[in-house]
Amino acid sequence: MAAPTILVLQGPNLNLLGVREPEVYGSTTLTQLQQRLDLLAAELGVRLRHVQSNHEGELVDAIQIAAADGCLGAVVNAGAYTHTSVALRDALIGTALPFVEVHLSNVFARESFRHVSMMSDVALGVVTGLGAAGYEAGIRALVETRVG
Ligand code: CA2
Repeated sequence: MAAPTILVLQGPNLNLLGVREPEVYGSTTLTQLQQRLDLLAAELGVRLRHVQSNHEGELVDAIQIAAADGCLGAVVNAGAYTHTSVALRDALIGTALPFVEVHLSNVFARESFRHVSMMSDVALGVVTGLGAAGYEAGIRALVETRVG
C-alpha cells in the first residue's frame, strides 16, 4: 500500500526563500527546506506533496486535489494570503482537510495586519516563528493525530 501523503503548501513569494530577506526568513532555500522535510517524512513513513504557488486559485486547487486524493492532511504556510484569503479558508473548511498553519517568522512580533489569520481558528494548530522546525512539528502532529 502507498504511504500516506501530506500536502506541504507554500503561498506567495515563498519561492524566494533563502534569496531575499534572510534576516526575516533565514538563508535556507525552498528546495533545501523541502529536502529537509522529505528526510523527516521518510523517517515517519509518510510522503510529502510539495506545492508552492503565487496564485490564490492554484492554492485552492491544491487543497481540493489533496482532499480528493485522500491526503492525510496539510501543512499550510499561505504567506500573505493567510491574512486575507476567504477562498483558502473556505477550501480548508469545505474539504475538511486536517491542517497545521505554519509561519517561518513570528507573525505576532511583526505588523498588526499579520496578527490576523483567516484560518487559525479552523486549524489543528498553529506554529509561528520557529522556521523549518515549525513545518516539522506540523508534519509530526498530522502523523500523530491521524485517524485510521
Ligand atoms: O512568516 C511566514 O512564514 C509568513 O507566512 C511569510 C509571508 C508573510 O506575508 C506572512 O505574514 C508570514 C511572506 C512570505 C514571503 O517570503 C519571502 C521569502 C524570502 C524573501 C522574500 C519573501
